[in-house]
Amino acid sequence: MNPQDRLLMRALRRETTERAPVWLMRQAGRYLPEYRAVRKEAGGFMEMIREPRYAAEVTIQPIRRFGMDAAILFSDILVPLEAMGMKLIFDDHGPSLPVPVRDRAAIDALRVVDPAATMPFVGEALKLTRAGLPDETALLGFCGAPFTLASYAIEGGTSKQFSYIRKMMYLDFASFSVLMDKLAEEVIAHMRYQVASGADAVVLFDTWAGSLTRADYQRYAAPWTKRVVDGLAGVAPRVIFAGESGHFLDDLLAMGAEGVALDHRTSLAAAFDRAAGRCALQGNFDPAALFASPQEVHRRTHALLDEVAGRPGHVLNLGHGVFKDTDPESVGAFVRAARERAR
Ligand code: 1CP
Repeated sequence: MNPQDRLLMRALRRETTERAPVWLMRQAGRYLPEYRAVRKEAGGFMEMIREPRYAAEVTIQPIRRFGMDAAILFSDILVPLEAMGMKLIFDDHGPSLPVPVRDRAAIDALRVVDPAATMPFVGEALKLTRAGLPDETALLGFCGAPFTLASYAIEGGTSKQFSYIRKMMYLDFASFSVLMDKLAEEVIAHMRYQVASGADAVVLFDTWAGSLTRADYQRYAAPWTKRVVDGLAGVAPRVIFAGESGHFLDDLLAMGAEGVALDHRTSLAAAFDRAAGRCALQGNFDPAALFASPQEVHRRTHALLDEVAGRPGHVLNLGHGVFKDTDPESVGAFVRAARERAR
């Protein structure tokens, strides 16, 4: 099949398709017993990412079980930070970067690197994944957006308050800009490498951008997201996600990306009206609603599709990632409900 004819690609061009393509953020992961088995065999999370055979296997697992229309490479947004020179640890408490960058010297020490030379396992995993996927399934690459990557680099891990990044933004904007410039450059190189290795489209995750006011988003995050989006123009379709971002949805819609991902707090129908044909929209089933019974998940999925009412350019997905204690049956009910539903 011509990759451009895959259902997801047609939806990202806002063509009228027979049904909405469906995939789930974090569709590979601990809620699947077969993922836990591979993780055990590999001995750890980074071990899975660095070994293309493992990464490809867990990328394909949800497709094999549920038949989503797209697979997203198993990796993590923090992998490029390690390649740039930061120490990165994943344990049961999640990711941490024990030596955060909090001054100009640390920022200057970060290297913008060639992904093919420093992260060859990413390209190899994409190639192996492509070879193992059904022809009609699209393959997605991804990166963290500069602001979200900066929050991890500066805070040293997950944060609730983001105190250190705020201090740098407000008190030392010059250093903050140098860091954001470097991250944007690395993200563009990384996504180009992913596309060259077989990714059909790319997703840019700005998980923590929603912690900013709209004015701060426009000043401290959007210019670099825009730079990444522009840097990938003509390379592959770009989908941008920002967590809890309803208050700056108009800025996301105006970014120039082919797709904008919405969380479940925003009305999809209202967002389609505001998008006015500028881009496709992805979302936005509440991931916590997957804790309902499979029958209820099925009903709510159809209710969401009813709300969209067959508008072209809808990519059905969750509003955020699958929780790790989700019953696989509910994910199955979600995908089946999407697949049986013609426009
Ligand atoms: O086995 C484990 O410990 C698994 C947990 C896990 C998984 C499955 C982490 C740790 N990362 C991943 C893979 C991953 N991460 C993928 C590919 C798999 C897929 O989606 O099917 C992707 C696209 C990501 C992206 C990612 N990592 C984001 C952006 C998307 C989002 O969810 O907002 C973020 C913020 C991360 C950081 C990260 N990595 C892992 C965790 C638990 C976190 C979030 C922790 C935090 O709250 O800071």
